[in-house]
Amino acid sequence: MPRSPLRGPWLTSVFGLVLLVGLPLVILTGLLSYIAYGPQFGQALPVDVGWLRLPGFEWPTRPAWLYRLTQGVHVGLGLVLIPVVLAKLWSVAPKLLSWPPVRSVAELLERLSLLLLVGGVLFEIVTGVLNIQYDYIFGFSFYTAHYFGAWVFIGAFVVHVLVKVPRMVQGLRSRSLRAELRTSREETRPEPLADDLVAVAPAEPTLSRRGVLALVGGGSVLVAALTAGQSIGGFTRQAAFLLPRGRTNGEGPNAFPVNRTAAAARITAEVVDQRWGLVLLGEGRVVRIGLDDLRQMRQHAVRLPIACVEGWSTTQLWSGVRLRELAAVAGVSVPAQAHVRSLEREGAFNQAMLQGNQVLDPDSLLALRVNGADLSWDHGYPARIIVPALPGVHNTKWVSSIEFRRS
Ligand SMILES: Nc1nc2c(c(=O)[nH]1)N[C@H]1C(S)=C(S)[C@@H](COP(=O)(O)O)O[C@H]1N2
Ligand SMILES: [Mo]
Repeated sequence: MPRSPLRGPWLTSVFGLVLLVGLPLVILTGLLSYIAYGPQFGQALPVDVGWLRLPGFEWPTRPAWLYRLTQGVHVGLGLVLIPVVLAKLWSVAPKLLSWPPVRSVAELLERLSLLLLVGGVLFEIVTGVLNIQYDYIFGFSFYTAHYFGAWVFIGAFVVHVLVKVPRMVQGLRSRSLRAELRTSREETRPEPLADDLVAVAPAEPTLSRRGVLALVGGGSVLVAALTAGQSIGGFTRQAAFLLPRGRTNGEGPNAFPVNRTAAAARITAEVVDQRWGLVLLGEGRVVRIGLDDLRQMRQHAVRLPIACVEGWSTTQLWSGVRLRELAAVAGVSVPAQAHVRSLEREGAFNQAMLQGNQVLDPDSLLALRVNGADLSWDHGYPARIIVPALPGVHNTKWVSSIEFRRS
């Protein structure tokens, strides 16, 4: 079978360089997301990771857009790099699929590490993409798969980088990018046969090297255009076709994306009428507060984002009672943590633990209103948590009780 004349160490090295810069950022922001979820409270997913547990630290509340940035980069850059990963795999495909697959022990080891590398990256792509589309429908198994898959990939990636960087540098030096960008299809010649990535009997070129780069780059730009709006917001959100799960939106002041609707959470006017009343628990103290009392307390307004693990985010003007004032009402003015529970009974995200710094931040709220109107049912009426830089999942909606603890 005639083989593409474009394959060769230079082209592979160009894709390799892009991935060498991009993938560490995706890895780092992914691991940061794990830490932001609060592994110290057993609420990072997956819960039990054995010796793969990362050294935890207190996730900060400043800057307020921190998780919006890290998770936007994780999901956005992860998606944008997919065409580059596929292109790099294509560029080395004949070698990956060569026969016989193994001729020596050294080659066996190399093959196994490549299996982990290629299998790992494809596995992370598939689980990641499924995750941002269907997340909660399939429960936790994706998190487990994505986390352990990530470590398999990280291990293989580090080995691969250590082994291949010298070849990549050599490959990059072998041709000039500028010259390639000026070379048409007719003038395109195979790279020197000295390298085993180059086809022995190459076919006529159907594309120039700059054409391949434009194709792959164009693919990345297209993916970016279809997703960036979900984090940037505003009118660009209309173009975010890869937005998770159907884009449920509210109306009027509450017109921004809804994660889990009140209907899905079985929250109705009757449930709230019969069961709602905020319960504050301190050490040995129980205080019940009605909605009117909450509205009588000092209200604080602040613009803060909700940033979901799936990459979308939205910034709104919230107002309500400071969490630290509620802590004081419960008699624990300097809590080390707070356990928030929702009226929602079945959901996977009907409770959350907050760190002390998250309770004490002056912008951390039990929000009653958004953009000057009461919260809608879908956004957590009568009251929800809003904390700066907190992963969206822990901004509990339909809050029914908060327990403040000193340690
Ligand atoms: N009770 C409850 N609160 C919840 C959730 C939930 O399923 N149940 N989903 C969380 C998630 S994952 C996110 S991203 C935010 C989204 O808030 P929104 O639906 O108001 O946009 O709510 C959080 N609060
Ligand atoms: Mo979320």
